[in-house]
Amino acid sequence: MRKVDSVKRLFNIFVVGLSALAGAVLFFSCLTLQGCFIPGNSDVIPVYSYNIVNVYPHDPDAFTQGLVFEDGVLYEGTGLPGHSTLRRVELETGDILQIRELSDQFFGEGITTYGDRIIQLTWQSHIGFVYDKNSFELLQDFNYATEGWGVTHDGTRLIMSDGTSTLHFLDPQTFQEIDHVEVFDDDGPVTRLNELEYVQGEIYANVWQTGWVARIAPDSGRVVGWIDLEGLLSAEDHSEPVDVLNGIAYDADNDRLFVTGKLWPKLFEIELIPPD
Ligand SMILES: [Ca+2]
Repeated sequence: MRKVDSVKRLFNIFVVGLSALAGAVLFFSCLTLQGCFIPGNSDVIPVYSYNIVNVYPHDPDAFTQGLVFEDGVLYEGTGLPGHSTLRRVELETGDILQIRELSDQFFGEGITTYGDRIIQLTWQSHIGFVYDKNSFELLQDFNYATEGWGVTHDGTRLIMSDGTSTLHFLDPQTFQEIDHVEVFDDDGPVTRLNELEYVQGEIYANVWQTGWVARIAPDSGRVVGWIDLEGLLSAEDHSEPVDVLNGIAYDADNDRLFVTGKLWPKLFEIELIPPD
């Protein structure tokens, strides 16, 4: 009996030690993964990888904050004080076809087209701008209470992120909030939602400072899939200073998905690969 007890005790010590080791590994992993953000840490939520379909040039001076593809061209919003712009860009060449510079006081953020207009948010000024889509003429501005990060639309509502886990739904005419939803996955709220794109009934959102994109069910806020874009920009493309992944655009007519990042020299067309 005594021998059996000691074997049990040794086994228990082993199990406790193993648990402690696993805990320590997880803890230190968390330290390097920005506050324990571990997307894809789920047996339920599918994690998509990608194939690169095409690579296009991207202005390495564009601090990309908003990206839209419509009628054969890209629309891009850039940030930083003194460098914030709205652009029309030729996809194949990266050439800037049209540009409007924001006043130095504004830090440009997400953009979306809506009908014949373009809406552009600013980061902490609580002001959004509405432009004529063709002329880039400023038509009006509007206010919101939160910070402004990303914006897209679902055909009837603007959808806006503010850096938290909340997505706001705005009336596209009055810019008043109609509804909001909290975004979550198996581990709880998903914060730092940044650039947005509405893709076939889902909201795609960059998670700021990661290479991950959340696929969100608009009604519930549930993350229904993760896209792992870590490593999309190769090591050699880091020879010049680059910032994080930011910018998702969807060509609904041709079912093409484009992604880029702040100061990235390249813009990628990718196709998603579901998990096995
Ligand atoms: Ca977008």
